Amino acid sequence: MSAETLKNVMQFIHTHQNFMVCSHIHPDGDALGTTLGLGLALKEMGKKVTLYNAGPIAYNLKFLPGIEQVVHAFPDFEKPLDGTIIVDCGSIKRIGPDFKTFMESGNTGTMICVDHHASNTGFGGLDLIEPTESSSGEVAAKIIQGFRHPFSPEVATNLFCALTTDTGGFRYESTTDHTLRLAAQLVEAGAKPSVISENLFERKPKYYFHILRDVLDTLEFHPKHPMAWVTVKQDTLKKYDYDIDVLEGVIEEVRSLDFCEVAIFFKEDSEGIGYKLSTRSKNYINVSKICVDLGGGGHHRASGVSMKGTYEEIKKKVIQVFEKEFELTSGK
Ligand SMILES: [Mn+2]
Repeated sequence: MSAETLKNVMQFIHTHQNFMVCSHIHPDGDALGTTLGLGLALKEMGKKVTLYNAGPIAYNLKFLPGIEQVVHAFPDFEKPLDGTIIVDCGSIKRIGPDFKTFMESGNTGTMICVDHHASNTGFGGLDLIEPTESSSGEVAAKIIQGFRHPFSPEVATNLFCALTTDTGGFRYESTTDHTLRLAAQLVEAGAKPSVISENLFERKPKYYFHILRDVLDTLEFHPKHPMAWVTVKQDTLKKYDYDIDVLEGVIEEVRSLDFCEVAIFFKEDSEGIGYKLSTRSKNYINVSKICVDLGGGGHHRASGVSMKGTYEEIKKKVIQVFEKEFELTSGK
C-alpha cells in the first residue's frame, strides 16, 4: 500500500464534502460491496454521498445493506460534486454507457480510483490502486481505518461481501494474512460470514443448473496443455429466462478440474457480433496479461475480454495465444 497515495486520498476526502461513489456495470460482490461499504462509511462520517451503479443488480447481491440507496441514473446535481470515487473498475468505459455524458457535464469533480486491478493504469486525478490487495474492499477498508472510523455492521457486511467474493470465499491465492485479519475485524463489527456466503453462493436459481448442464455438454480439453473451455451460445440462453450474472459460477466449475490450469468460458453476446470471454487460471498463467493484449483486463487469475468475430475465429485466436503462453512459461 502506497502510504503517500493513501494519505493524499484521505486528505482530499477530509477537506471535501460532496461525493459520488460508483463502480462498474454488472457489478460483482466486490464492486457493489465496496461501493456500499465505502459510501456508507463516508455518509457516517457526515459526507454527502450519492451511490451510483449502472446495474443490473444480481439476484445474489440484493441482500446488501443500503442497496436501496444505490441509484441507477445520474441525478441532476445543483453544483458539481467535489469528487467521484470509482471503485473496483479498471477503465472509465466500464462504469457504463451514461458516464461519458455525465463526465462531459463537468459534474464529477476530482476522480479518484480505489482499485486492485493490475490492468488499471489510473484514469482518475488521484489513484489508489493496489494490485496486491485481495479486493477493492480491502483497499477501501484502509481508507476507513485511516480515518479511525469504526466499521458499522452495515459497512462491515458490505466489505466482508467484497472480500468473500474476490477471494472465492477466502480460497484464492489473493487471500493473505492481512485479508484474514481484516475479515476478523469485520466479523467483530457485525458481519455474519455464514449469512453472507449463503446469500452469495447458495441461492442459485433452478435454471442455473439447467444452463450448467447445457454448458458442460460443450466442455473441451486441449490435447496438449492443461486447459479446458466451455461455450454458451444465444440459442441455448434463449431457452431460459435468465439473469446473466448467474453464469459467473460456471467458469469456477471448470477451473476446479484437477489438471486444469486455464479455464475459458466463451459466451456469445446478445447482439450476435462476438463473444465475451471469462478466463481463469490456477497457479502460473497470467490471464490478465493475455486479456489485456486482446483488449480486456482483470487480474492474474481472473480476467475477461469481449471480442468481435465468429466463434471459430475467436476460439482459434484465443487458444493459439494461450498455447504460446504455455510454451513460454514451460520454457522458463
Ligand atoms: Mn475486485
